[in-house]
Amino acid sequence: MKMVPQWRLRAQFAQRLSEMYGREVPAYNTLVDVSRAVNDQVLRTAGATAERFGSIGRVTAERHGAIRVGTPGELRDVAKIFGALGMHPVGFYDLREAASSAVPVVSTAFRPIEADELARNPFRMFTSMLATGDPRFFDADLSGRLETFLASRRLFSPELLELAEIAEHDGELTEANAARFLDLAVGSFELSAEPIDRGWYEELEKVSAVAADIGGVRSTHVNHLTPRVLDIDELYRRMSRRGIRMIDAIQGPPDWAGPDVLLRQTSFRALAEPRAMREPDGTITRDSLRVRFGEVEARGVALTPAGRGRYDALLKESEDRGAGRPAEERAAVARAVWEQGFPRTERDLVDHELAYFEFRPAGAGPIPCSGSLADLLGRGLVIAEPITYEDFLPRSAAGIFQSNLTGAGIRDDGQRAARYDIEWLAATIDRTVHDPFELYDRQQRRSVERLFGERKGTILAR
Ligand code: OOG
Ligand code: NI
Repeated sequence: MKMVPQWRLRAQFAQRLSEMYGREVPAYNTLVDVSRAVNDQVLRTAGATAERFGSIGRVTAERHGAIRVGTPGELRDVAKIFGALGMHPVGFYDLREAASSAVPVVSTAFRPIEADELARNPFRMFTSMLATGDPRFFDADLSGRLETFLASRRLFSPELLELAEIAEHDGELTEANAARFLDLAVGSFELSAEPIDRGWYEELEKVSAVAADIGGVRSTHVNHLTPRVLDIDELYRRMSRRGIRMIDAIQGPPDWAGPDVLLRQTSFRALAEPRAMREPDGTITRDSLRVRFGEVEARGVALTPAGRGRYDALLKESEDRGAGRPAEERAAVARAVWEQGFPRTERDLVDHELAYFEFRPAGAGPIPCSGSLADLLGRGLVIAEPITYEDFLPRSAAGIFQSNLTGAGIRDDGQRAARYDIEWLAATIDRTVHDPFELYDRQQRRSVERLFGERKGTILAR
């Protein structure tokens, strides 16, 4: 019997989700087309260096999605579905603290964690859960009604969850089961036509637009699906020229002459989409909601904790110095701050251990029997290839959330925050939640072991 391995399920899931989202949000297709045109251009002008952060095949197929669920049980089910696709929880993001307006969610990202799996298809899903137990956002009465509402809905069918368990356990599905699994999985993230209870939706919206989007409806949906682009500044200009209204900035590091690090993201503004509403008197009306938008991103090298510390400090300094100025001036300030405070070459990042790299022999022959890694790098016998950042940034995520919200919402800081942390997450979904730094560090260490393994006579095929 022909079997479909996890990575093919993942690639097909990403492809099917992309087709569905393109039908739901046509401006997304424009974003994908423009990204592709920019990538072609970069490939033509930059040649091989364009593929240093992933093959063009990988980058073209690459997407991340964002979904939002309401309860620990729903999060557990989501973890099962992504487990079937070879995607594992990585990192814990507390957006309640990262945002100034009311974003009452905690999040993780499900993604492949091995280099070969990432190369096959790197699809990742940023997944947020509503913090219904946080009294700063929901008083006891509202929290109780919200939890009752959420407990009465079912996002994923028992059949889907059963197929997911088989796929995760066996690492593959039969063709027939794969087709069924994909239909059900993709379908569960489709925008529902079911009327929304206006009274309930608006009550939640007063507290937080995110809370209404999650807890005001009886199903879930893709919030956005993000293609990857090799030159995000050029993409931003081209989208603006086409008359698509972008948010006023690119989140993350500035456009500068030094190395590409971490992640830069921007988006077009949430669009009005027609949705059916059930009015208090029971009649059904047509209205529109603005919650879904189009995001795009560029990726660079993963930073070590020390590099990340530097990044966070420069980001804060740029924000402080740029506060109150127009977007263009803020970008110029950020560039100046970076020119002063961040290493200008990848080689500096290697030398100061600020970023992660894979080390490989420069030529086909064996590397010499002596000399440190630094020495070999200096002599050009070993080359350092950057490890791509595969995760997210809490400040950027909060920025993307906020720039697309209708109102700031309400947060009562007199209340004590409910505790959600990485241990809570691991226990809730009953899975290991990976630390992103450890994954990058492991990849780097393995490359060094391979390199020095050669000295003992095991010449690596290259
Ligand atoms: C998730 C926002 C975070 C990103 O790329 O940082 C995110 C959401 O809006 O649900 O997707
Ligand atoms: Ni996103």
